[in-house]
Amino acid sequence: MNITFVYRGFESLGIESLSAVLKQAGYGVDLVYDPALFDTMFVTQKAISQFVSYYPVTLQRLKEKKSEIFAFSVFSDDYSWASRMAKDLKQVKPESIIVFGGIHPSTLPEKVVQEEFIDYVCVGEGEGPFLDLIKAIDHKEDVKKIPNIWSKRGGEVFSNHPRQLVEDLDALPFPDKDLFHEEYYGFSTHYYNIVSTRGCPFDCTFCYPSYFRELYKNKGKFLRRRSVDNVIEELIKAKEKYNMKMVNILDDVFTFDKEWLRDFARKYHKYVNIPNFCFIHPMCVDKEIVGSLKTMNTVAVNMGIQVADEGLRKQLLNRQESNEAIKKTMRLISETNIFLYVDLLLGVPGQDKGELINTANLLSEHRPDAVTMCWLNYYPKTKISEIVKNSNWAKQKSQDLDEETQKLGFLILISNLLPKRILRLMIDKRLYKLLPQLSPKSYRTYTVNFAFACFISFWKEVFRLKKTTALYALRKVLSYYIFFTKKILNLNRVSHDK
Ligand code: B12
Ligand code: SF4
Repeated sequence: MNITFVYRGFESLGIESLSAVLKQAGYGVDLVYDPALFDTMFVTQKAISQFVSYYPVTLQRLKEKKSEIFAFSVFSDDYSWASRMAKDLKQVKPESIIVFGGIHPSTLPEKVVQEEFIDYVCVGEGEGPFLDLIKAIDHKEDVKKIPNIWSKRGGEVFSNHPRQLVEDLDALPFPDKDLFHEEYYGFSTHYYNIVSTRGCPFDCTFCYPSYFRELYKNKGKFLRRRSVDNVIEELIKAKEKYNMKMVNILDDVFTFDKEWLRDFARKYHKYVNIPNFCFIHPMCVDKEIVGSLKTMNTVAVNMGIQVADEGLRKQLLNRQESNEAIKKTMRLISETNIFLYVDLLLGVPGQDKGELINTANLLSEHRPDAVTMCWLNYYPKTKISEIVKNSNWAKQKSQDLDEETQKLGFLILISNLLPKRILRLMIDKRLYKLLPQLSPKSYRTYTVNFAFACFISFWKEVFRLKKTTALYALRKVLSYYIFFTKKILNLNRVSHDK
């Protein structure tokens, strides 16, 4: 039996993990990947994306597959793309079995399972449930009672609670990187994505734990971590096989356990020692932790600040760190040559001009290397949606932002490009009013931020101030675009020749 995964825009560690489990059980697995040119978080230009759309190519490739099962892993932002693809596929291959899993179907299974072109929905962690489902289909057994799996027959929906969370992450096979590597070599040679944890120590109201903790209540520890040796073993094997240039550690918060990190940093330095990136949190950074990051050759970190107003942050977003903790972390990182990205949110209820001025002040005092700013999205079933519905907080709409607020947002976005004195002048004399008005929706896309980060990076590297990741990322993005554009040109040529 063969299973084809369908995905777009990025490498998925979730699919790689599922694929490894399925292959271990003897099933055939492949992937049809859509590069989503000009339609990813790093490069978003909707107008151009239509001209280089891979949609027909992806659909054609799916049609040609002999697989019995087509498995989609879906983020909320990709749900309409995935639904359209699944629907079109079902129309031309009505016998195919379509399974949806990942974060969006996990949060809204009751809605997703209703779609006529979707046969099964997997809620939560998929290794056990998906394998059980495949085995049941393979052996023509009943699928109605498999924990985590939702199905329907004759209009009746069969829902099942999730099983216990995977307790021992070391027991899982290493992710199947070849699956993505075969679609695009850069997925494992340019960089190597890895996670050492599942779950997060925190519970921000706009993020997935605010719903998942509830979903998995009494189903085991929410935050779990692989052993140091298990992660190092994966990286040693990867280094031998792919010779990657960079390791992206994509744990929600990598630095929450000082002891684990100390041991990891020592072994990473000894056996792997490849420049790396990770996510940090203001409540999980001190001198020793920064020391460990230096030991393990971390070149860039990303920290969420979200909003500069401590009260708003605590009350609405459930982020308990003080401004002092944020400033201390920024100070500690700025004393190293580690490149610091900070994440901010725009469109948070209660966020007004005063709050944005506070943010600009903070960034003029403690200088990050790059700033990314996203419009706040209310993802399904996150606590923030409930809070806003049942309180006086008013949801902000991007089109309602006045001119001055938009310009302040733009100032924050480019704050790291400006020398401190100029930035102060812009804030104190309100010179930001001279800036162009930039739609806040475009912040969400990261294109602008990414371009800025590359620009800053360039100068920092020229002056040997920092080893940076952004220039490296730019090269990476360019080679991705060249690779897939060439592919689409070749496809066009072949179809014309025919
Ligand atoms: C790493 C990460 C990224 C990386 C890589 C993204 C990627 N495509 O893999 C980067 C930094 C690029 C990224 C970007 C974004 N991210 Co992100 N990201 C994460 C993070 C921290 C970890 C995901 C991960 O790899 N987990 C490890 C793997 C093993 O688990 P998994 O993916 O959940 O897969 C398991 C199950 O979901 C299930 N499963 C998954 N797919 C399928 C399919 C089938 C058929 C089955 C049966 C099961 C199944 O089984 C898997 C194994 O157990 C999560 C938060 C989290 N901890 O989940 C946010 C998260 C997924 N990201 C999120 C968001 C919003 C984004 C962005 C939109 C941010 C932005 N503003 O642009 C972009 C979108 C990029 C894109 N479309 O790919 C949200 C998604 C919310 C939502 N409802 O859609 C999350 C949940 C964080 C949050 N805010 O709540 N992200
Ligand atoms: S925003 Fe970051 S720290 Fe907060 S719950 Fe999400 S992953 Fe954890």
